[in-house]
Amino acid sequence: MQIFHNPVHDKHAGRQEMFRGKLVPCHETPARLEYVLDALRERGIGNLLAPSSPDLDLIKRVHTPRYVDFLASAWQDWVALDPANADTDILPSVWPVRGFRHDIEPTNFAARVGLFSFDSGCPLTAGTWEAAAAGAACAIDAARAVTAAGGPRAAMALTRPPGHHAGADFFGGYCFLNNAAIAAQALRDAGAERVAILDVDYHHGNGTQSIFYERGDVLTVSIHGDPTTEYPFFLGYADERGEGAGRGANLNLPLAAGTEFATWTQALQQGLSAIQAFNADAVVIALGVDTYEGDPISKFKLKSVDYLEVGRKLANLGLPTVFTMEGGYAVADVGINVANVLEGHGR
Ligand code: OKP
Ligand code: ZN
Repeated sequence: MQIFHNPVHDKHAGRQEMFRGKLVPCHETPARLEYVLDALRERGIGNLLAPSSPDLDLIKRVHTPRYVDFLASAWQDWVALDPANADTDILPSVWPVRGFRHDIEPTNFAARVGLFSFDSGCPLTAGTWEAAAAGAACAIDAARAVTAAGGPRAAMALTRPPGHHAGADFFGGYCFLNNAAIAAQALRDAGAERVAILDVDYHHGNGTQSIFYERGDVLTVSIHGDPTTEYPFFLGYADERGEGAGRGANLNLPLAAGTEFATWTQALQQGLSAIQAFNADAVVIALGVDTYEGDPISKFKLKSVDYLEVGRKLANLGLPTVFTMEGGYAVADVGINVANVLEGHGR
């Protein structure tokens, strides 16, 4: 297992997110990744590698160029409004909803932040772009590793911020660049004709789904808390099956809050069967461990030992595999749980 870890992940450290009308400390913290690195080093799992520089051309074929350019310059535009802004992270406050115009791009900074986002819980900070771009580079390197002749059968993009909520032209849900989608595109570019993305994070991978919704070459599968009650609420229902060339190439497996491993694993089996039926040449696992019983913002009941079994089941696909790091907020246990998946998958 080659593990590309983001050496500048901690440049993204949001101060506060909006919750019930108040600004509260961010759940998505740099410590999360440090716990994973510690667990992997302690248990001798994987070879830790630094990423190369990000391939912006590839990133701009997954995300729109104007969104990527917005992210790259957002912080300097923010500080240009008022130098005192450097002490405050960017949070959106206005969005173009139903009935508004979607064919215009206001020049006002707050309007542009809203245009490119979907929630107010996702601060954009001074180092967000640098961290997110290096994370995308990890995803690309992991994809190129598993498709190289003589390469490992699995590789991981061990990075934060996570990616699966980021769409072609929006950030939200702690995510800015969709690392799983970028890995899938890199796999396609490297010759995999059919790629599957299996998202096992507690939250529906709305960004990933929307990026590939009309494509038949990338199957998207997500197992997640039922969006009727769980974030991101407005996508992730079972009747979303893809459109146009992508019809049939999206599978949502929503489960009720409170779901335990015995039930969760049945959904996993359904997802794995769909990937086999799709005849995928390679798979991307959007690995969130916020399905854990101790997670502070999620409501499934997986135990640490269950993640070993998850890793074994994923390995049974027998496909070149790229893992991307998504959620998991029981900070001190995130390392154990991620290491268990990778150990179950095999070194
Ligand atoms: C990102 B990932 C809790 C608010 C939670 C956003 C959750 C994003 C999860 N007070 N809001 O899928 O783990
Ligand atoms: Zn999540």
